[in-house]
Amino acid sequence: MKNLELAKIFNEIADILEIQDIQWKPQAYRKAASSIASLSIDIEKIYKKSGLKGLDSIPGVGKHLALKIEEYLKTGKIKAYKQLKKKVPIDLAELTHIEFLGPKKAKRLYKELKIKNIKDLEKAAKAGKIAKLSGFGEKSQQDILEGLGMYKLGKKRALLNIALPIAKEIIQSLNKLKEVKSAEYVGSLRRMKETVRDIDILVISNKPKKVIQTFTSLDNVKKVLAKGPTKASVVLKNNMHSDLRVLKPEEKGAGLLYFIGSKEHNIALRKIAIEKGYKLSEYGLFSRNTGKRIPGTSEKDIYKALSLKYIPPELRENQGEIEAAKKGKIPTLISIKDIKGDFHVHSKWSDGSDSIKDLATTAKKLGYQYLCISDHSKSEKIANGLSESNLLKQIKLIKKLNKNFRGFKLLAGSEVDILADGSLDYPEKILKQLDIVIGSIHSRFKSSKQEMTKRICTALENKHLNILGHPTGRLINQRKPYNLDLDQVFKVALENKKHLELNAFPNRLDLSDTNLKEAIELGLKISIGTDAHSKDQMNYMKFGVATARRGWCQKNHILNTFTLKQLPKYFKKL
Ligand code: DGT
Ligand code: CA
Ligand code: ZN
Repeated sequence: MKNLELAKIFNEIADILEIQDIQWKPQAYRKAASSIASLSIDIEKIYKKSGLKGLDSIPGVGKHLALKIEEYLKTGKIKAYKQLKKKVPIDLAELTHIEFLGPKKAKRLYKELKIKNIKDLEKAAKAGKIAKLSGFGEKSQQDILEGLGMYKLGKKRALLNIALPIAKEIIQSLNKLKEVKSAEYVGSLRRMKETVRDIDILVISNKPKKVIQTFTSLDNVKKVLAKGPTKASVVLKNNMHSDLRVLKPEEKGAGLLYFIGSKEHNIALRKIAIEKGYKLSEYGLFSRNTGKRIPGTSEKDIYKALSLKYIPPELRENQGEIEAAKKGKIPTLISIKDIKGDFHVHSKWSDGSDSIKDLATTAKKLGYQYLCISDHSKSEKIANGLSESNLLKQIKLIKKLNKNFRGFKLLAGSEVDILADGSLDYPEKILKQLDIVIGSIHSRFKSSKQEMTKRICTALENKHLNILGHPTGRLINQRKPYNLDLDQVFKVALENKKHLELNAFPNRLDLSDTNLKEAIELGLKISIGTDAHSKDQMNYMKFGVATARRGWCQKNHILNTFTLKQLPKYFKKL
């Protein structure tokens, strides 16, 4: 489907036209882009069926733009776009990845300092040129330098939702080979760390040559970096690296342990092995006296031989899991099967793309008992936050839809802005009518620690708030957490019987694994919310669950594992 590609190109054309101070045309391109992006049918199909006329009938697309679409569908190119890019060679998409740098600012930097890309930007910022521009100043320059640092990190480490589907595709291709006994992704991805440097794959096979050959010639491989008898390393089309290792069947358990890592966990295991008179390597567990392999080839067997309880990959960070395993005290971690609902989704009413009905259908398909609709509140103008009267209408609709469900309930919620003074973005008479109120910070991220802590704690003391949304506000690889006394926030949340969100959106994962561990140790309860803006994104739940597992969470720590009947204990208005 070429819809999104086309929308992207039209938006870029609009950007370039704007830089040239051309009037009206940019808006036309943007309007067309947004309507093409929201089409539910393939634009190619429209064209095949009804030609230019069909394209013309798409809202916002006139004759002129229909011709451009036709050109793209026929040739894969748009000449006018190419010419524009040549004339104004700014990489706006790349530049606006930098936090604090919107398209407007990027365009001014191009006009006044000829900044075309990240490299130019860094040079100018380091030379102090940005600070001197009117409307920028020392602070903006500092923000840009900070954003550049985060951006570089992101180039090195990919988010889970990018890496995981690629890894699954690779192992699927390898598992098809008859020579392969098993293919699994290992490394930080298997531990479901929030970001991963590369995709590590371990294959068990007696015919490594064939496996290496297949791996290095996969469709997704852009470049082969190394190719040996049992190892290979490649660059994938999205520039991520992937390493493959092939081991023999009897080496499987030790191989998995070694390559799943973490390195720190492995080092600790090897120490225990030595104390017990063994030697542990990626090839197996051996007696140091005789050099003989200790029987048993699974990971469980090896943990058992070391007198440890089995440790799930998500805990293998040498953060207390080995001590716990020695005492037989590895918790039974929450699993995706335990999840009975989602507390945070956006519908078409604010900035989501699906109707409440469609979201409910998806929730039921996922086997959920409840789904909390939590659109943005009125001050969130850019996210199309709901006015008071619209929210009341939405609550009415939810009540009506609920009449038709059996064993499933929509909860009327809202992701309400926590305003600068800590108050909530709707008056009491509105808040009272909601089943669940999530309070979130969406403005003034750069306040002092004291101010931000006070603002959040004030909100936690508000009797209408139930859940603190994305509590630290970090965006992975993009924005640091707010300046915040998290211990104080946890304390006030506990005193006021409030819950904390684990936002499962893959660039948030907020609270983080380590924050979660602290929170549950204090006795706080966690609500996992996908923050989905479309029904597909409701599948981000798996990243939330993985992060909860990394935070040592059990079923009883997570509110979404409770049945609809059990929820009123934690949400008084239900
Ligand atoms: P990453 O790639 O930075 O996201 O993190 P990992 O954990 O995937 O690290 P990576 O790719 O360097 O190595 C994959 C696994 O291989 C790692 O988790 C443990 C194992 N490993 C790699 N190097 C060493 C090492 O020097 N010693 C030990 N014991 N294990 C290692
Ligand atoms: Ca890795
Ligand atoms: Zn939010």
